[in-house]
Amino acid sequence: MITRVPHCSHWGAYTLLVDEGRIVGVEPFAHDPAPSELIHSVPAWASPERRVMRPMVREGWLADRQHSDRRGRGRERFVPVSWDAALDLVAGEIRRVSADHGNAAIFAGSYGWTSCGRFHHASTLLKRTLNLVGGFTGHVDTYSIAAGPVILRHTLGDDRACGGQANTLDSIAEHSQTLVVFGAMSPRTAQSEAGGIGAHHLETYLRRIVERGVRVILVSPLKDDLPDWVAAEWWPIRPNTDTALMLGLAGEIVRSGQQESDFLARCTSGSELYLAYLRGEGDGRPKDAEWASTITGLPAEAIRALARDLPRTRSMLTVSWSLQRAHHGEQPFWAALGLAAVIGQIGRPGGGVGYGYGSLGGVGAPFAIGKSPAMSQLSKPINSFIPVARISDMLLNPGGPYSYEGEDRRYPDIRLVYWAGGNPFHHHQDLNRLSEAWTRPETIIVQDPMFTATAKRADIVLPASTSIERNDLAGNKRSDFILAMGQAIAPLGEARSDFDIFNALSGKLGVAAAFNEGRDEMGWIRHLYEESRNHAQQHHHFEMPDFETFWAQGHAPCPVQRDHTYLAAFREDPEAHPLDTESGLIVLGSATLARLGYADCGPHPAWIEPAEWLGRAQAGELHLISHQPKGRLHSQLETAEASLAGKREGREQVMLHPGDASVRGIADGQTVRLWNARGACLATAQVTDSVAAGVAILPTGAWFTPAEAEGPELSGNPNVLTLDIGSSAFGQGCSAHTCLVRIEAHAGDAGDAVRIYDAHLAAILPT
Ligand SMILES: Nc1nc2c(c(=O)[nH]1)N[C@H]1C(S)=C(S)[C@@H](COP(=O)(O)OP(=O)(O)OC[C@H]3O[C@@H](n4cnc5c(=O)[nH]c(N)nc54)[C@H](O)[C@@H]3O)O[C@H]1N2
Ligand SMILES: Nc1nc2c(c(=O)[nH]1)N[C@H]1C(S)=C(S)[C@@H](COP(=O)(O)OP(=O)(O)OC[C@H]3O[C@@H](n4cnc5c(=O)[nH]c(N)nc54)[C@H](O)[C@@H]3O)O[C@H]1N2
Ligand SMILES: [Mo]
Repeated sequence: MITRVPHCSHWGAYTLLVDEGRIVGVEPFAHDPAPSELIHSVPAWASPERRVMRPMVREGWLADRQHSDRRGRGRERFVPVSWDAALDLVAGEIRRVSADHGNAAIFAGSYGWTSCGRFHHASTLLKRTLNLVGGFTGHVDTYSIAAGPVILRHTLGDDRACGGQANTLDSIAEHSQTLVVFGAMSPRTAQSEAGGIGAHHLETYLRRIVERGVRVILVSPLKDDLPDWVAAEWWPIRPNTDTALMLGLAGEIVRSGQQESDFLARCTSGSELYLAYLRGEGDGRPKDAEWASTITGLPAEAIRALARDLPRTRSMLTVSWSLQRAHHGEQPFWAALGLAAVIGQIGRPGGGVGYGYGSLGGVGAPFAIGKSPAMSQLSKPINSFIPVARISDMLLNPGGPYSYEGEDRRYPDIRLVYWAGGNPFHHHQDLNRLSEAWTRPETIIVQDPMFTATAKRADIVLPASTSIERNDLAGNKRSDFILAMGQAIAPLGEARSDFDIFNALSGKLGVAAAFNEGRDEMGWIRHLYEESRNHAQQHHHFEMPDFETFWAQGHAPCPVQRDHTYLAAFREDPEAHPLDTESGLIVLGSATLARLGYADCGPHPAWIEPAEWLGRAQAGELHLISHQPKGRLHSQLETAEASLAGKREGREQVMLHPGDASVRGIADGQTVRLWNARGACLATAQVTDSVAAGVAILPTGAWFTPAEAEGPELSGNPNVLTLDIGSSAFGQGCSAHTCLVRIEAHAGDAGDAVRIYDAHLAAILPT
């Protein structure tokens, strides 16, 4: 007898068909017009390969505890221990470090996407546990967006414009006449949404945009960043130079007197500073089409023509999150705001600027206005944090100075790291540097269902179950639905749910009652759902089904806002609707940043050369973009079908322009070596004219597989090559997309990287 179990992941909702404890099929969610193919990867979780099957401890750590040789991480064998023994060790370390060094010495930033379940949310439960025993050092911002929201909080008063509350796409599809897409608007990334998604809407809106004959310009090094049926004009820009294009466009508009002076006067502050820079006062270089052309590699005539059209048509600028994952990543977000202000259509339907459309499935879709289900981290006894991507800096420089959002700060001295639901050996830049930093803490605990590269490098590994082995619910601040996540199969091996693990740990730390508040799994799921349901009823007169109905049918619609025009009220009357900025207005010239005097984030949007880019490349260097993988979410389900479909020889494919391939003697399908001063990796060449000349694109997410002896990383993990510096002294975001590399054909048989990873894993598992 087949049972049907509603479930959900970050890439969408689906029904699992289960027969005698085995998943025999996956059906897409009936209300989803464009389901993701990734739903068919989910049954791979039920396979024991690469799963952590029981708690275990690294041999050297078990013998010598905090005095162990930390270079044994990832090399020494693990020893199996009972759950009780493992949790005693974990509780003992928390107590020891707290007593000897203070709770700020415990790093539990634990960044990562974990499962989309809001109840068993691993990093939230970790923080909840630690907040009950004195706190921890956490993180602010995300790898996705950091430089962007930091500059927008300062210039727009909050970061809603990059969190899905700029103009919604339904309204853009009806009103815009010119749409300039900086980066992407792609189903590849819109498949995913943090916390799950019911209906994928991006394609629906793009089809409407095509139907209305909107002029679409794609500014990107990759032609595939919009579906080909959109028939956009492709502007193959040099990576990391969009700021110059935006400034050049604004400069041309101002030079021809087409700027909306009334909007600039009423709704912005500091525009004199910005306009003077556009005119070239100070540096003697007017920001015009010729200037922008030299930097971006785009034709000046096209830039000039677009500058003429933007103020004449209803024009919308969209900027992907990717643009700010770069050195000086604050600037393209701020320069786009400056350009939109000069055009003067902010606050009009289909006009202005917005960030992150299609970066996640919910951005640009009608957005939730209710309360999304979430476990509380409880209140923080200490406020110790780092900007999320400064992890290696922190571990390598305890006590070292840095700045963030205008504040001078110091790194804490970390002794204990606890990671639950994230994979830093996937997500962080310059993994060879992280490997060194990883030898600094006395103890590292990793809680994950999978034996990731991070789990391999732990002292204590705790096996969490995957979402299909427990009950949960999905939903987030952008969701159109709250979705049930029913348990489909029994936990594998000795795996336990994240809640059970932290509940047991709280017991050992003497705080279980405050941790669980007397509720069990289903008690919590019901409670979280009811909180959202009551909120919808009381604040929006919106009736969601009762819990039983929700759980049986698997979904409940949430109240949403459609046809949204960002800053419409502010535009009407800025004094009555002030922004939370230094002036109450949109900041184009900043007194605060002028006072701070940072060289890498000045008082107005500006072109500042990144540390690495094609304008300063040596002969033979290419700009590496490491974008999101089509066939998986980050490093998750890396060996499932959709992910393997993107690999050749068990390794990731790097896209190369035919001209760049041929001068290097590289043929499609050939194994290549990518390298720079930070590291080297192998990949399989994919030769295509969809990528701009001078640019190489290697997706993220291959499981870090360093060669045994000296040699390149084998799986095609771009983060052995990427640059680990903050976006600026202000934002401190990650700079993943600022990276030059060299590429050559690789001679010899490199083996299948997936098998090599697994062989290494087998070598460190208990005998
Ligand atoms: N070069 C480069 N690097 C990048 C980026 C880039 O563009 N370029 N993008 C960055 C971005 S935007 C992001 S968001 C990060 C993503 O980085 P991460 O979020 O760290 O990546 P994931 O692979 O999603 O890691 C999630 C981990 O949670 C585990 N997990 C899944 N379900 C559960 C569960 O139920 N319980 C527990 N305990 N664990 C679970 C998975 O097995 C996996 O190990 O990567 C960043 N890194
Ligand atoms: N399938 C799948 N979907 C995902 C994810 C995943 O892992 N898999 N990850 C999710 C997460 S956590 C996030 S944060 C989002 C990220 O969403 P995005 O940041 O929007 O996605 P990316 O794929 O990193 O980049 C999109 C495109 O930006 C272009 N680009 C890069 N640098 C530049 C530049 O300097 N200028 C211009 N004009 N274009 C540039 C590249 O061509 C790239 O293909 O994706 C989410 N969606
Ligand atoms: Mo992200």
